[in-house]
Amino acid sequence: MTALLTITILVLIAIAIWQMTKIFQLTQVARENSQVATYKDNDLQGKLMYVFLIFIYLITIYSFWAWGDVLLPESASEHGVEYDRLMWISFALIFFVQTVTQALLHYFSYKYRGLEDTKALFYADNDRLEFIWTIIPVIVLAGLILYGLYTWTNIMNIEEDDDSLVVELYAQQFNWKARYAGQDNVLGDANVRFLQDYDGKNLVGIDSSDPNGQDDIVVQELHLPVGRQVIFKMRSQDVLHSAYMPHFRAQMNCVPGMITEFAFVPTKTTQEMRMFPEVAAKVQRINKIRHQNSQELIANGEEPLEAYQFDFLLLCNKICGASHYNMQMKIIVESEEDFNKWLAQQATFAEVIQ
Ligand SMILES: [Cu+2]
Repeated sequence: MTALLTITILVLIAIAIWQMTKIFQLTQVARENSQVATYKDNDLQGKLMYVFLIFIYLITIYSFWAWGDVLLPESASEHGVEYDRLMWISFALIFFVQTVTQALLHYFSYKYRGLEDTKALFYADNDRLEFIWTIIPVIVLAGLILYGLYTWTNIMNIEEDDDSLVVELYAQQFNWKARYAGQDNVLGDANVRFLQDYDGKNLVGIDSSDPNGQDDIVVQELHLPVGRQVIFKMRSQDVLHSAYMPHFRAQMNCVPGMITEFAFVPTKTTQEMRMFPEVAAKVQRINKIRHQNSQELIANGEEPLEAYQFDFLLLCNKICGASHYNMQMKIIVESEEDFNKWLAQQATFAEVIQ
């Protein structure tokens, strides 16, 4: 693969040099003879601009058709709906403007190609036209930015109430740990200095002298109750990480030495999400590929791949080291009842260090 890439780059560099010498030659000719392209060339180039326009549009349509289904499924959090709306409005605007301006650009290139009996018109400027094409983008962009700021403020305005669940996400090379605040809903103080305590059983460095930490629960699989606000407090042990929960449209950097925050309300349970036709179809496609690969593995006398099942994931979205790609934790969204049942089975910090 690396060899192929190197060869491709070398070929591209060679083509670039060749093109540059050609341009250099053309500039040399121009000094002796002002005509560097014939009218026939101009006509051909003009028509090629049209061909290229058709190519761009066709490849756009093909991309939508071929890869439209790799997008994330419907958002599984409350604010995610707002976030998606903002993104789709931005996409639609960009798509519309791109389609129109690209067509105009290529149309004018063709229309004003060099013709034998026409002379170029010298047209210095037009204040009214310039005003129009400045003010329209200004208004549209200002609208988009204001709408974006409004959405951002709504999402980032974390209002903690009695019902909120406080969860710490603890990032380290290369895994995640989650800590629930326990009965008191207050996370105990923590510091990397305490990681060595209790023969390494103090997984996230809880300060054992802080009474708030005694009932804290550290887990390696994140469970969340549906319909309840979850306030995440992020910490990192070593380098910059980024807690990324794509299905909930959530991402926040985890910075060593400080606590960052993000909050959302999960609106769909894992079970509900698996039932969505869009998600089911995606799972089916993945399993088809896994099945094909399994056939090969079986032929080689190896174990076949397990069937994939949809699960929410917490991923790291900051290249944080060699095993960054594998830094993930499963998230299970379930009913309040199931969640409480699960949480009651987990050992508290006091129990772990006994
Ligand atoms: Cu990471």
